Amino acid sequence: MPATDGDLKRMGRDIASAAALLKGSKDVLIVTHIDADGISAGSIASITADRLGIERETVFQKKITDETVEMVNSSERDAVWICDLGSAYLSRFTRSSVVITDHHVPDPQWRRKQTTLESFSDIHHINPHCYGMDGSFEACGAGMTYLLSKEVDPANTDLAWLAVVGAVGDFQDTSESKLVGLNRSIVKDAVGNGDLVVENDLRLFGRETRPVIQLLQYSSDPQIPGLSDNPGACSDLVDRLGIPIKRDGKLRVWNDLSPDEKEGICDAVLSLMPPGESDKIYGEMYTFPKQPEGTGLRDAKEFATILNSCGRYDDAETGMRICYGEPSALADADRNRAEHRKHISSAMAYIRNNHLIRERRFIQYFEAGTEIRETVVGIVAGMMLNTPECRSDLPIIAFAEADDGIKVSARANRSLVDRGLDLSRVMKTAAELVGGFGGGHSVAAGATIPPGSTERFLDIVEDLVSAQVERSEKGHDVAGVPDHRHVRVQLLPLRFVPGSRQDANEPCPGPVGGHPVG
Ligand SMILES: [Mn+2]
Repeated sequence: MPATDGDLKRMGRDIASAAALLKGSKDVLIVTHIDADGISAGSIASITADRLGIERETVFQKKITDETVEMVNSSERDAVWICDLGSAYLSRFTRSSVVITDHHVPDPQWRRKQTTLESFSDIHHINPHCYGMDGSFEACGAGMTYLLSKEVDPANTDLAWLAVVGAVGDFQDTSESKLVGLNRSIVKDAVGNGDLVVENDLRLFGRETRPVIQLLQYSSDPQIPGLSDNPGACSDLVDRLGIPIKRDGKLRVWNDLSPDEKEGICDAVLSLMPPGESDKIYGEMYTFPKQPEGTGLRDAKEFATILNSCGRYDDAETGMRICYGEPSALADADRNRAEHRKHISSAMAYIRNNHLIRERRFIQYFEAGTEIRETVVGIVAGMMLNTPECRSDLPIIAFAEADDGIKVSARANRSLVDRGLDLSRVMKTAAELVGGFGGGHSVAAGATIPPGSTERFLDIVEDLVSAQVERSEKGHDVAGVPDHRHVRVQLLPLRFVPGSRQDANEPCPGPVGGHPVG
């Protein structure tokens, strides 16, 4: 259902009343998500508050927990501004003067609860879903935060480019190979003040920082037939076109190439794409011309990946310092990333040296306990899948201990998904059956389950996986709705933990840098 003029007017009114609340506050608590969209959103909100001259405190959250709800409800600040989070929890915020700028699917309980006057809470809820728009691609958390910021002060259009980082970070540009909907108006603001250049180009990761051969070789979404994972073929192509890969002894990155050189490679790549796939690999790309050349800050995809890696490594603050334009912040983020990589390679060595991979008929798994950080266990699982220690034809399930239970990450190769596997459904169903919650994507999903439920969870996962793959092989229901007769574990309707609504925030991941969360 597309937005009507009426919807846009209502959105304008809601934004205006939220702006009035912020301008009338002497201090504000800002709560935001740790991914690229959340960090961009939190930075826009924080800069907005700073410019208003009101005191602010910015808190990053991986997801909304009971503690988050308590922190919001008991905050003594005049206002609380929640960005890129919160919509799924509307009915739990009981204090007044809460502003939410989010794009996740809203809490269905909320409106119903609002019918009784005593439970009426004063929430300024600004979310594209409320105005006939689709929050999965028409506007992101940073975008909604930006629209409010611009209402607070029209001079804040100089923050529009940060909302573009958020949208690209949440893959809102993938379905049409460009930003659409409300995002379009934000793009226009950013272009208007010279902070953004929009151009049609190959939609590959690393235009500013990856040498040309690597840029082509590592293209994975979508794959370029004959070039992806084939450095020899990539360098042959570049050779054949007479494009020097070095200049002054330095490897040239994509954006070092001349327009003619780029065009030659584009034509070659497009000629290799299967019918219907060219639109995915060629489309709008977003460049920030005021950012330093040769750094990942100049390209929106790379910028978003830097923020995501800050968040994933418990260092969203550094990401925010980057958004604020602090010169030393990027080097700090690089150092974090190096540590991150070190942690991942030592985690893989730990699994290998201790022979932790266990194999069952339909799945393989490992339990990392507290040895591997729960924030990276999914990445480690994905990387293990393609090593000799693992079978590439089975999904891998990884367990790590987290504060709120056991964090589960599941990964599988694309070929299994083509055979009917959907890890998102598997994680969601199996987790709910043991009293946890889960979700994600078909190739990469995650869950949180109660301590002590690992064995039962594995039994259920194995049954669900075998049912999905077998069934599609027999040519039946490929969607993989779990057939309960097939599941040998007795299915009891267990209590659904309160955190389960966080599913709404689960799937903002994906392979920008190549690492889905979960
Ligand atoms: Mn988001």
